[in-house]
Amino acid sequence: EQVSEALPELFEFKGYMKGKAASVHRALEQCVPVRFPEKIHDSMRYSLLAGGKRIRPALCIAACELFGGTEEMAMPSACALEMIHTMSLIHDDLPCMDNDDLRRGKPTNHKIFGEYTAVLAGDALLAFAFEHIATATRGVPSGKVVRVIAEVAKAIGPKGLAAGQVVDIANEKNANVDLELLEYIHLHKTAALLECSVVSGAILGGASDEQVEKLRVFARCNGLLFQVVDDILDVTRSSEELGKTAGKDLLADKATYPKLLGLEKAREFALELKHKALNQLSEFDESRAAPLYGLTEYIASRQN
Ligand code: GRG
Repeated sequence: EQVSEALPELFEFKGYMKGKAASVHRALEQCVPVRFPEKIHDSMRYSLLAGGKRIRPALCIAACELFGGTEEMAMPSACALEMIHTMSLIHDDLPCMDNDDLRRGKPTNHKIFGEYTAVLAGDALLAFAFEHIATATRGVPSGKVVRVIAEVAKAIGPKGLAAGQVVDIANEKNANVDLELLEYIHLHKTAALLECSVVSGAILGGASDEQVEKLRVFARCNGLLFQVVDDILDVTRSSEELGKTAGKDLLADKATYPKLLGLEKAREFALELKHKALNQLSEFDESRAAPLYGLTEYIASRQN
């Protein structure tokens, strides 16, 4: 534990993330070129290249490298995960879901391209993600590629993202959401894709089944941690900027960890999740696992 707390200081995490984000950006730019029909490709590229943090691809590549795999082996899957993440944001922002006008500080996809194009660009990104894993992965036995495809499919279907989203929207105005349901939503809506990012990278890099399961727990804890921290930031932010975030009033009934546990207990829960995540890494080579330690530290301590 002492080691895990000390490592992020030694490892230059920000530089690592910047480097990975840049190579993922280059790869994405190449695999979704502008071509006919330009309308859908422009729409796909608008959101794909809008400058997210690229957490999922970075996790995938870091997990692959942990087991001696290369960035090149993981890159098609890493890009696919970002395509899927992006399509989930495009669809999430649609008028029939969250109805948002802004994403990453820019107008949402449907605001620029219109609703039908935004729906189709999302569908195209989802389908192309699988094509890309299947056709562009190099240097990995095909059995492992099939396992990755199965992991990714599971993470977004009725046992993953889509399930989390439907339960979340259906309960938006439900004042009786309890901890169990809140955890279900976050584990499916957010943790599932983060989990499959790490697990896919580990499979591609040559991890044993036991090692894959360790990393699965690691990633799931990080996914939940991401949401608990998000909820805590929402409380601290809105009390700091009282009045400035008028939009938040609309979701005043929405269940959050601080609401269900109290702010102190929510903070304790976040710390517990962080330690549980880091404990999963104890058997791995410290310098190779440094990016994963760094990611947990980053998720736990982000301020916005
Ligand atoms: C996949 C078939 C299919 C449908 C999608 C719309 C939907 C179903 C699910 C929505 C999932 C969703 C919006 C989850 C929230 C995920 C989340 C934590 C987003 C923020 O992630 P960051 O901080 O974002 O990594 P950036 O902008 O950095 O990429």
